[in-house]
Amino acid sequence: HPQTTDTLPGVPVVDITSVGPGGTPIQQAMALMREHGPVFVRRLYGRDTLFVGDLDLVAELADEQRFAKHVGPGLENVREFAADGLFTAYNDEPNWAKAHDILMPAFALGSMRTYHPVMLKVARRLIDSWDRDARAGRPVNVPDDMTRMTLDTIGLAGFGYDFGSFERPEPHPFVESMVRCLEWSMTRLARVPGRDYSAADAAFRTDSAHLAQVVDDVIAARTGTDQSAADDLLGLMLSAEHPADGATLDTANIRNQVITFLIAGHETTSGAMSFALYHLAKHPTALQLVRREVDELWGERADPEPTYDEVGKLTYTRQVLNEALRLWPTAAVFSRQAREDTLLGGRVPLRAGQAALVLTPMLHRQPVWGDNPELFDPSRFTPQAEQARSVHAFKPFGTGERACIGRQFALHEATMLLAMLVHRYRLNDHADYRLTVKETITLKPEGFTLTLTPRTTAD
Ligand code: MNH
Repeated sequence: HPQTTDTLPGVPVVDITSVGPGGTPIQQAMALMREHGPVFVRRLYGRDTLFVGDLDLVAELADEQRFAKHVGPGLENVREFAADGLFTAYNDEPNWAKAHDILMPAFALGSMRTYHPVMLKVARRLIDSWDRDARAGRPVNVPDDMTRMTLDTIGLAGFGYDFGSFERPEPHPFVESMVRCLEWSMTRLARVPGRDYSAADAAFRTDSAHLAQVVDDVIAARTGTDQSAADDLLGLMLSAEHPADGATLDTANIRNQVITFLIAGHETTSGAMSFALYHLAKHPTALQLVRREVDELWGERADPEPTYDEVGKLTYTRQVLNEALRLWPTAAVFSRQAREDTLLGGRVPLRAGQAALVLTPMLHRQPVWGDNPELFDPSRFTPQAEQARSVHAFKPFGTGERACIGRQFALHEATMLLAMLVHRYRLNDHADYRLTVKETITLKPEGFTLTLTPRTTAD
């Protein structure tokens, strides 16, 4: 299925066949874009991919009249285990609009009030775990614990299902299978023609069967109980009727949605939280400003009970998250396809259906971000600064009607937890951590650990 485009006039073609994409294709594409400019074609075994980071071109790609989401080779691979779930559905697949319309109310800003108590409960699990580590002087593995937190949150808030991740020394088996499925989707893009991949494919089928098994447990735990009409995601999927025609989702599609939400609903948020903590550990002034904000709200209370409305007041903490998502948007590419034959930027000819991949980390380093885009600086996200900037300069959640449905969910969960952690602990960069970004389709700071000390007042 990978498509070959005619070489585009005026666009550099970089053939990476001799080296391959390696284990970090996003960072390789970033390096290529630094070298060859913000639009280039990457060629691998004769398969071409057009990468775009330029702000004006991305603004065009965001025009829903001319372009739409493209389910490209990467998402086709994810479709092997998420099928017609929201994230991987084709634009014209009827189940996309149906599920989107049924599930939208569950993601409106007001719905976050419903999830708030569950998010707080899981935040406390993380804090209990970190308290134990702090007392023992044990370093915490930040991305692992953030993944425990976000998986338990989407499980409980979305489906009333408890993964109990903090009671496990190792990640929940669902996570391990999911990570391998994502890795399979990514490395399948780099296959050498003619080589035998049947062992990798067999292992993938075992893992995807395991995901389906967990999902069946999640659904079985609910169906037939008096909770089946609860107003969480699963309740809506099982009982809500489409506003227009009264149709409900079919069983196969519900399965695909549950897999989709369990994956999309935790992996990226976990990475975003981990990068935010990484930056705070490295930037004392930003950390100080978060402390000032949380101390203003919660003062010396040892165990604050953050309310829904207080999370809305954590504006600087939110800026820190945005800035972390600017430098390392954890879902780092999204693909667009031309609706009709068109000229991108008035010069790059694209045929109907032809695709362009937005390389978000490079969009987020374009000149619109000033002359030091690598610098972590949350003041880039004050309301004034945001107002002065094109809305297309920042796209960590994608664009248009296929943009992230869970954005408010992720931001509420992450802002609250980040604030609680900064309020409670000093974050010690005990290992003088040097950032290495691991790619499993999503991005995470690999091997990032901290030691923690309870804060005493005034530090
Ligand atoms: Mn999320 C789509 C990034 C958190 C559920 N998400 C997208 C897209 C990006 C994205 C980018 C668009 C992909 C594309 O155009 O192909 N998502 C994120 C990031 C975070 C995130 C960076 C956290 C930070 N996402 C979440 C959470 C949930 C979620 C939390 C669920 C609770 N995301 C989705 C779903 C879609 C999506 C579902 C597909 C929406 C659609 O196409 O209708």
